[in-house]
Amino acid sequence: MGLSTSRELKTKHVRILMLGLDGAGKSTLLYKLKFSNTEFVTASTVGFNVEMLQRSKSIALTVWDVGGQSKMRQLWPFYFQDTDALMFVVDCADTQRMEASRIEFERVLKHKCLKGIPVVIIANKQDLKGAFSAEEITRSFHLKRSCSDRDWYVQPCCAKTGEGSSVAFDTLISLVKKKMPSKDEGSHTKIQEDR
Ligand SMILES: Nc1nc2c(ncn2[C@@H]2O[C@H](COP(=O)(O)OP(=O)(O)OP(=O)(O)O)[C@@H](O)[C@H]2O)c(=O)[nH]1
Ligand SMILES: [Mg+2]
Repeated sequence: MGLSTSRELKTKHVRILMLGLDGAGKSTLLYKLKFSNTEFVTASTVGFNVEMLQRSKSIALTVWDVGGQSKMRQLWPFYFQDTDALMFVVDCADTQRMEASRIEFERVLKHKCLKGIPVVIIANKQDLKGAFSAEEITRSFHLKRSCSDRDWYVQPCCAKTGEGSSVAFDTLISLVKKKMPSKDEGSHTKIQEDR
């Protein structure tokens, strides 16, 4: 007879909302991460894609990838409720629509359902010539000002090859964990009596 300590894992479900202009690379990013060895040809998303990603034993992500065409953007707020973290994807080579992307980003941040939640900005298409770097996105999106009320991070990425995508999701998880009350962290310790 004696005392032993066992660790019970309880899966924490985290809801991630992925937004960005049409063509930014949201669906490519999601499916590259989910099915790493497969080549995907995406079509512009009408409506949404939703996928579960198990990143660790204790964290299950539900990722909502909502289409970014202008008609779809009006529907984005219908997906905001219960979101734990935002991933905003930017096509860094689309310099003509950089300002449009910034405006949409700031509009989303202002919504009360998304108040204070962590944000990872994906500086996507780093493989393309002339793509804005993560630093240029930070500056042109005025992130220090617009995200001053929350945790944020800019991740350079190439969704086509998957480069940067794992780090992006893992960073988002760590920012979400930071906000969790400790009892909700997904694990707790229990003292058991051996018989
Ligand atoms: N060169 C390059 N092309 C990319 C990258 N990521 C995505 N693309 C391409 O960009 C195009 C649009 O990608 P999608 O993933 O469909 O974009 P989306 O953000 O889901 O667009 P909507 O569904 O319309 O909102 C596709 O042709 C992708 O192959 C990247 O990192 N580099
Ligand atoms: Mg899509």
